[in-house]
Parts: sequence; structure tokens; C-alpha cells
Amino acid sequence: MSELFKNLENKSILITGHVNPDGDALGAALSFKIILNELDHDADVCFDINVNLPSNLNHLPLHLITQEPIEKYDKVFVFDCGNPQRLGKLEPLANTATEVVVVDHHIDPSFGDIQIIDPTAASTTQVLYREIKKFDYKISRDVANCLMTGLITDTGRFQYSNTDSEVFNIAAELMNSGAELTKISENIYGSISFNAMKLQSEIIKRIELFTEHSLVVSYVLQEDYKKYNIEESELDFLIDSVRLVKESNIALLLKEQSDNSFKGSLRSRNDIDVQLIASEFGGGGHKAASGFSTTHDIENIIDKVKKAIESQL
Ligand SMILES: [Mn+2]
Repeated sequence: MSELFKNLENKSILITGHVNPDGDALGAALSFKIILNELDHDADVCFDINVNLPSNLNHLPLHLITQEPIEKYDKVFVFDCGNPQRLGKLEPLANTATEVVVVDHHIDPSFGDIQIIDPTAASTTQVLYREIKKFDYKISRDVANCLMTGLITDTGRFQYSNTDSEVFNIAAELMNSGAELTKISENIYGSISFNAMKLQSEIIKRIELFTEHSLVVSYVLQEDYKKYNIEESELDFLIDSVRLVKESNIALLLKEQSDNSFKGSLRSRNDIDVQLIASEFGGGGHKAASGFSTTHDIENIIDKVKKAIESQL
């Protein structure tokens, strides 16, 4: 039996993950919630969500998310989050819990009484899937769809370098359990709003190529969100357009925040480790995909990123 399903009797349980959860954090947390419920255990799912969740994840059973957690839990399960600070306003609940279980695929999570971690796994839902397979449990369509969502989003629909044969084997098993691959992919990648499309054309016009560093950069400003009446969370797909540029191996997309700081998304398609670049700004993630926040201006950020690239050449 997996550690995940031990000692749950009569315990108050919280399931959570990083702030503003993505498809992997949500997919893992919601599938775990459904499984616990099926096993007759009550559990709250709650995140620190300070922007609206992107509509391309609304195929997930988001109604299972609790708006307000209780004051204290016996057990806290944390998915897709290697650092307690990334729990945001839910961090105190992890600190006061009797036991914290971390399931993750980031490198060296800095907390958790029990850690179920594989930094080589493509997604947290992959790590969770392995644990589920350790006992006799029939995965329902709802659980399969949640797990598949994490797998699809964290592998860039089975295209990033973290996609290996195990990922395909799990995806095949999830389809046997009823996962709706086409429906999920269509919602996540196949449909964006008209305004998002128009804004994308501006972002593409702004692209700059720095040949020497094999770097491509673009940015979104606060005024863009106003002009196109669109929320930042609806623009997660933009980095995938920016990274298409053939002449570059590293892509950077900067998004201005309401306090005029910037959030940066980095992608790499060669040996350059963008997690190292993000860490220069106190950010993190994975070798091929990382992110950070900074108060530097665009010019300074680009300079810093170039230097970080040089140090890896
Ligand atoms: Mn993940």
C-alpha cells in the first residue's frame, strides 16, 4: 500500500498545491480528492487562488474546490509544490498540521514529513498515478481525466523532453479508464477567445531575436490586458507561440503585473537549463520550463538572462 493512503481514519484532511494552481497541481489534487471520497474519507481541496483560474481548465471538476479551509488539519497533502512559501496563504496550515505529505516532481522539496518525489517524472499526476497503481483500485473516468490533464499540460501535450515511454503507457492506461484526450486537449490548446487571438498578434509583432544568445523575447503590458479586456490567466498559451522561433533555443515571455513588476516564463529546447536562469531571479521550475518574478525592468531582465545563458555556454 502506498504511504499516501495510510493512516487516514478519523483525520481531518487538506489537499492543496502551489498558488494559482496549473493543470498538473489541479489534476493531481482533484483526482486525489475523488479517490479519497470513493474510499470514504472526507477531504477539503483548497488553494491560494488570487487570479481567476484559466477557463481552459474548466473541464476539471473545479466545483470540488473548497473556498475557505478550516483552522487546522491533521494531514495536509501537497501536490506539485516544492516550497512551503509557494502555498501562499495556506502555508500556515502546512506548518500546523500533524503530518505533511508532499507529492511532487520538482527537485529537492524543502518540506514534508513524507515525500513522494521523482524529479525525473514529467508531472505530479504521473507520480500520483504510480502510487494509485500500488493497490487494487479501479480508476474512474473523472479521475482519469484529472490525471490526464496534468500529464498533457506538463508535457506540452506529449512534446517536451520529459515525455518518455512511461508517460505514453500511463496515458494509454488512462484512456482505457475513459480519459477524454481529445476533449481535454481541445479545451486546453484548441480554443482561445477572439480577444486573446488579437492580443497574440501584438505579442508576436514585439518579438525580438538575440541571435548570439539564441534567445527570443516578447512581453505583455498591463495596458494590453485593458485594451483587450482579458485576464492574464487566459494567456498561458502565449509562451508556446513565442518559443516557435526556429532561430532560437531559449524563449522568454514577460508579463507585467499590476504592481509593474514582471513575471517571466522561460522555455528551452536544448541543453541550456532555464531553471538555473530562473533561479537568478529567485524563481524555479524545470530544466526545460521555468518561471520567475522580478521588479527589474525589461531591459535589465534581458541583460540578466543573457548573462545567465553565457555562463552555461
Ligand atoms: Mn507539475
